[in-house]
Amino acid sequence: MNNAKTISHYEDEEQLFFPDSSFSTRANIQNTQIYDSAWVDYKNYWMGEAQKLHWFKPWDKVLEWHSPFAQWFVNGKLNACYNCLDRHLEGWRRNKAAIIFEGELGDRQVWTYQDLHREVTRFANVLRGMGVNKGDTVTIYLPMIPEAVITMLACARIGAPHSVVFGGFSAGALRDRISDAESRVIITADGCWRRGKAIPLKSNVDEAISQCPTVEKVVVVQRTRVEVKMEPVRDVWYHEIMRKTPAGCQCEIMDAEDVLFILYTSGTTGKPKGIVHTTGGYLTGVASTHRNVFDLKEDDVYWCTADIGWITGHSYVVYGPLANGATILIFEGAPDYPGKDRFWEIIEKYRVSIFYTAPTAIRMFMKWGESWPQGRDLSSLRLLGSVGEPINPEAWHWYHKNIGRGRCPVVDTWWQTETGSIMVAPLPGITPVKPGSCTKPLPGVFVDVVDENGKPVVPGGSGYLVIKRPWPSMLRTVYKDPQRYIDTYWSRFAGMYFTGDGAKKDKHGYIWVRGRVDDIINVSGHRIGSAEVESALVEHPAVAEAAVIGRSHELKGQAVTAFVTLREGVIWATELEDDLKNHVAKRIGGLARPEEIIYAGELPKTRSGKIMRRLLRDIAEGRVMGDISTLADPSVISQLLERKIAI
Ligand code: 6R9
Repeated sequence: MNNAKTISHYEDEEQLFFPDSSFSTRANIQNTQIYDSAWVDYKNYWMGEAQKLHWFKPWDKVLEWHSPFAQWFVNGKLNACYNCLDRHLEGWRRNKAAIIFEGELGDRQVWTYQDLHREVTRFANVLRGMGVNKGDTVTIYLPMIPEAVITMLACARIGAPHSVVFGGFSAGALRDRISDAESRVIITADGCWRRGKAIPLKSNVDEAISQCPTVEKVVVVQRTRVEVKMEPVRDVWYHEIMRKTPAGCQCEIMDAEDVLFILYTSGTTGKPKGIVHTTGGYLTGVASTHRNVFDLKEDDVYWCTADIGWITGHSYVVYGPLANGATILIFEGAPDYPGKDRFWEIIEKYRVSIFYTAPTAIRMFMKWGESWPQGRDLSSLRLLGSVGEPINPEAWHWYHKNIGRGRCPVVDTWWQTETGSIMVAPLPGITPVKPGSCTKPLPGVFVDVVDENGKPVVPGGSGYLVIKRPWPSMLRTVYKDPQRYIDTYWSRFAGMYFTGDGAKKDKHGYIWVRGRVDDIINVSGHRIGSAEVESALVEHPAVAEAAVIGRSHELKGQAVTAFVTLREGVIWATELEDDLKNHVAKRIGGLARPEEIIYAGELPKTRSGKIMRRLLRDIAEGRVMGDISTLADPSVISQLLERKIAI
């Protein structure tokens, strides 16, 4: 089973790449003192960043901190949609392209800021017409099409928090998220295009909401024209209702601390957490970091390949770039359809200048070979970004050489759904980079690496990644569960936010993130909770007990490996393995489908009954095992090893 190679890391702490002078002399940030001044007075730094937004009423106080509960820009009033659209309409930017959309089949749409404003206000009126009020959560389950941005901004306009659910999640995962958010309105599409095929989406909604009594309306965007069942009264076509609704809609005056959105993310228990972000601090964080880390210029064409269903899509496809008046590119399809140079074709065609993607994609491009990008004109590119997981130095070098052609700075950006915006990354005009390290915390951000007792590690030491002071775009709580917010993030180390990541700090203070130290698996840059997959597995009638771990995987970073014990009388067979994999994919989504399922007579447990996941990871990765003296029954291991070899 385990013939995938571990990603090899050769870290070179000495290898520094300095920004090219042709870049640094034109960079938005050229003065290295920004780090020091933000260190001395971080509230003042963030105040300056917030002032670049449009506020209906200024704040009374920058920060109110009752650890771990923060309020930023207290009593300030603003609207995120106004900041992303209306304020760009006054000058020439109104006719600037806000969205360039490239569909899977090669269809293209260009939306100017004015166009976008018109459609967003129209859809805001649709929502109001459905009785959606300020504070009502709307669930959005859409593919990567302009309507995803339009409906998100329409929600923001009327103060209705959105909960965007990734289109790759299954009906079951969608149902859990709709129920938790108690949404009355769902926005979806008939289907989406993937490698030339129409994939149905609306049918997942039908299945999900058969168990969601709160849902009253489903708005359906027509994208593929696959056949859908429309329930009279409840279901309406987007294009039909838009045709009947006028544009122009006053935006709601929002408090800085009013909720902008909820985004569910995997936790260490089976139940996904609704991460809550508010308006003023979040928008300040994403607009500021988008401008500074990507060195945004007025004429850039900016492409972030993340799906709107993840935090990267929220912060760096929608809110950050649009708040800054950028031209964003949105692509619906897959990187290898119709050819393995689809991304490079798009960059060539639209003269993309900033490109932001994930290491898992870069490793895939590496595997396909450099001839694909070589055949395309990538001379428009001037900056590259990476996000989602540690970038291994080989991938960094490949990206730098074959996509950036050695000219473009590469910004490796560390952050999380919870942090809302980038926390650790270079400022490309002034920060020398080391391939594989996300470098230093951004100005105004207090990230550190600490030991077991919360003491900073010495240079060269490894430990836990924490954040020591509040920051504007921090999550405010876990939706409907403040205790979980406290327990998950603020209890491990007194007075510090615990990220769940392990990291090393080198002698220059540079941070090298190692990955999760909790039970979260990072598959292709996406978070899957071990517990979520385990609970899906034990729902299956054949399974008695399950333990799920992430093992190192050459392309995906990590892959899901499940160990199961079976109920009395059930016999292990290949068909059962397939059945279990399908069951997980159906219950959660294709991303969570285990790479392999290993049948165990028994799971290795400590004497206190805890499953030893670390040991299972060692087994799955073919490592010599460490200490098994705490095991209740060491013979379990030899049985498992035999099984693994047999597979
Ligand atoms: C933005 C995003 C967060 C987790 C995070 C960490 C990993 C993200 C990284 C990185 C190393 C980077 N991660 N960026 N690890 N270097 N540049 O991905 O949010 O989906 O919440 O995942 O991803 O483990 O804790 P999210």
